[in-house]
Amino acid sequence: MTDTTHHRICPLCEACCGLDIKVQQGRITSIRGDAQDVFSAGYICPKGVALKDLHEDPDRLRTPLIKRDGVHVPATWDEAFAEIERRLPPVIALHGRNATAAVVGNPAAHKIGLVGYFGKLARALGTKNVFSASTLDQMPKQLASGLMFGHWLSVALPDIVRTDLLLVIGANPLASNGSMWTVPDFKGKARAMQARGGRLIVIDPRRTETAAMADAHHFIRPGADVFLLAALVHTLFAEQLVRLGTVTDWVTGVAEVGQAVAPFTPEAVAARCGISADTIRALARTLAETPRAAVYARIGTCTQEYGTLASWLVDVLNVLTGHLDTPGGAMFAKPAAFGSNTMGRPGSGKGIATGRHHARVSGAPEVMGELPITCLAEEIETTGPGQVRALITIATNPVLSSPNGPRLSRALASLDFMVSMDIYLNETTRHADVILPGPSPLEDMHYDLAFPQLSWRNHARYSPPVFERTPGQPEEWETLLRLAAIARGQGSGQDAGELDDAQFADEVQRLYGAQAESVMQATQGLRGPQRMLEAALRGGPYGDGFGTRPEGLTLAKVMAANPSGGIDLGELQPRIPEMLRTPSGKIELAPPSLLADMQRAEADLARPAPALVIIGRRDVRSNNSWMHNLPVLAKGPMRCTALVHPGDAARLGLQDGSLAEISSQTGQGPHSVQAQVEISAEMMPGVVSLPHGWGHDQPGTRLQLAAQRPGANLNALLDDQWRDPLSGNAVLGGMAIRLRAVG
Ligand SMILES: Nc1nc2c(c(=O)[nH]1)N[C@H]1C(S)=C(S)[C@@H](COP(=O)(O)OP(=O)(O)OC[C@H]3O[C@@H](n4cnc5c(=O)[nH]c(N)nc54)[C@H](O)[C@@H]3O)O[C@H]1N2
Ligand SMILES: Nc1nc2c(c(=O)[nH]1)N[C@H]1C(S)=C(S)[C@@H](COP(=O)(O)OP(=O)(O)OC[C@H]3O[C@@H](n4cnc5c(=O)[nH]c(N)nc54)[C@H](O)[C@@H]3O)O[C@H]1N2
Ligand code: SF4
Ligand SMILES: [Mo]
Repeated sequence: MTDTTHHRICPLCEACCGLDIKVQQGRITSIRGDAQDVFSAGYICPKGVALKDLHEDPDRLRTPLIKRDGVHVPATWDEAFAEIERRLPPVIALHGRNATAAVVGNPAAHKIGLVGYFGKLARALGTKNVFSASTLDQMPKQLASGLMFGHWLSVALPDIVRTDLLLVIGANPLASNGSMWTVPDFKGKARAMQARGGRLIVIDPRRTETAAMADAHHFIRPGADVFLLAALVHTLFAEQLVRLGTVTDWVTGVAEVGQAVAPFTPEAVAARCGISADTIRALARTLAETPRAAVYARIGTCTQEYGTLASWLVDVLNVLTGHLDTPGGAMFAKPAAFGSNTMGRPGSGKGIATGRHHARVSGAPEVMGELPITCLAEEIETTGPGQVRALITIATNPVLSSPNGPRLSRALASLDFMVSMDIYLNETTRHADVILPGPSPLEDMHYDLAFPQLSWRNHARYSPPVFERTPGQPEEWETLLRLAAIARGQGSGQDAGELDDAQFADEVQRLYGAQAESVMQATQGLRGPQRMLEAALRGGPYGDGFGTRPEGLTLAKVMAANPSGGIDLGELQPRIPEMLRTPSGKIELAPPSLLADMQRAEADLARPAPALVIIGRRDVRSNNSWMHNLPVLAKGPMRCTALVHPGDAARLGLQDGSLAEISSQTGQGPHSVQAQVEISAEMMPGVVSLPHGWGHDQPGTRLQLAAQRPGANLNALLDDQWRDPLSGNAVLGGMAIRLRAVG
């Protein structure tokens, strides 16, 4: 075997770094950042290096497993599909389609075969019980963006390479590498901004790695961002600082916003936020007076009771200070493929709808086709018509990632039937009757469907697989299509490729009408995600128009650019009004549902703060719940520690390194976990931080390394009934806790 070098986009986080992977004798000998990559220019983090450990992990599943007498045993693919055919259709026949549910998790967003095909399975199941990690994460941002700009993925992001002021709220890109903003090497870009005189300001209850490099950092009481943001907007109106700039002709609802924030004076919110009125006013003035400035907010502002309001007010600030859609402000990417705001008639559209159906037990409204994932346990437990009895999970570990994980774990154990598409036997999949593994990420081609819509610079990058798949191992889109066929009652013997051919032809008819013939012609000989991609690229904003613009992009051209680092499509360009898809053709600054929710916030302004609350944390060597089994990441100090402010530690008699019991009280009763204390002046007094995704001490899993240092499950403390009612998003921060020394 010859030595080879592969240029490969990392599928692990939203930064989408280009990697340079060297292979000798079929084994990976090095993984480095690909200096030639047009988008990431050589940046890499420790997780990228860990792809080798992931590829080689002996615990990573390589064959299907079927649970027999309570034990998971290896099975062939035919046996696995036969078992699913034997057990899934009877549940549907007996109890109806809403007795099934599907949950899809975070890694799916990074796999075109999963994100592009999950919807086909959900439609085949025909259930309203569709859930995803989006309601543990960014649903508020997507809802607010959808209401304002007309599409769920029309999310504004800082034009960091041209800005002079970046206000970061509730995000820690130095650890997370960015989210809803694809920006590899945030640190380098932020340093460059500072070097040209620009400033970074961070608002976070913890002095994070990002806050430590900032020019200013303000602590905020967890959950109070809506109040801070409303007061910032209030100040713009009160001091006549509102300037709409280049989008003036495309904004509606400015006066209504002014009225909605009237009660939120800086004085009224200061105590609730833990930020002085003077600081709030100064911040508003600085934002208004800096010609190139952008506000960016992320998960800390989404996973709270007023997540949608907070996400909305961030862009209200960007609009009212004249920074939306201008170089150096908050701008929109223009992806080469799959961008909904590049399809259809430019400038207006149908907008978004929510509440087209509701959760059976809680009545929570559907948002983006989904119900809140925190409703899943009660949908399984609560008897009556529509009770969930069969579940398919795809790349998700909600027992660790979703609030009240232990309750969900008990609920999963009570299902009639459960299938998991997953690469590990873990805390969630241990409940599955059948587990269907995906290939190693390095055995898959890669093109990001979602993240070019959120990228700091426009680009088109494709990577071929590094390794061939093991014989018999299907691609994940094939598995999804075969599951869908079983759910439709077509049996387990269907050929995935033929199913794909039929469905693709239908879609092309529907989407392309008169052009359908040339699309079919142009995509001949391709299947699966590659065919989707060919159609999307050629029909996209830079595409060859299926032959009508010969200089435009095709899949072949994007593939050919792989060794040289992909195709650069230039810096962000102003896109308003062309990218808008609202019915009015305007930026909807004052959606009625959001204005109404402001009254809920106003009524809540004076609520007293609990003495001690808990928030989450991310570490650069960890990734949600599933990378703790990889040696290169697991080594070093324990990362699942409870950070406690020195004052709180002294008051509670806690020593550094000692064990503490963290307990909470929810409607479901008392909960507690134990974690090691790390005394840290980074914390705001009264706030404790514990990372999520730990708790690898469950029986029946196969995560040998992770189980050696299991850590505590933060989500065992959190309340599955605490949500942002508009988006259905879980509240993950600000829960009242008690802390007590153990032993
Ligand atoms: N308290 C608290 N909870 C949180 C958060 C928080 O900040 N605080 N963050 C939330 C956020 S933002 C998110 S996105 C969620 C994430 O929560 P989940 O969506 O549950 O994602 P992970 O925990 O990353 O689990 C991923 C699963 O996918 C599997 N997997 C990995 N790669 C593949 C693959 O290629 N194919 C298949 N089929 N499976 C694969 C892994 O084995 C694992 O079981 O967690 C949320 N939970
Ligand atoms: N290394 C690593 N990288 C990751 C992940 C990972 O697990 N590990 N997960 C990936 C995923 S799924 C996602 S969604 C992204 C998330 O990316 P980020 O949004 O950058 O996530 P965090 O690093 O958790 O940063 C959130 C910050 O919000 C702060 N915070 C908590 N509560 C509040 C609050 O009420 N108000 C304010 N203003 N701040 C608050 C926290 O202290 C924390 O610093 O990261 C992704 N990247
Ligand atoms: S930051 Fe790390 S995990 Fe994220 S894409 Fe880059 S190398 Fe992969
Ligand atoms: Mo996430």
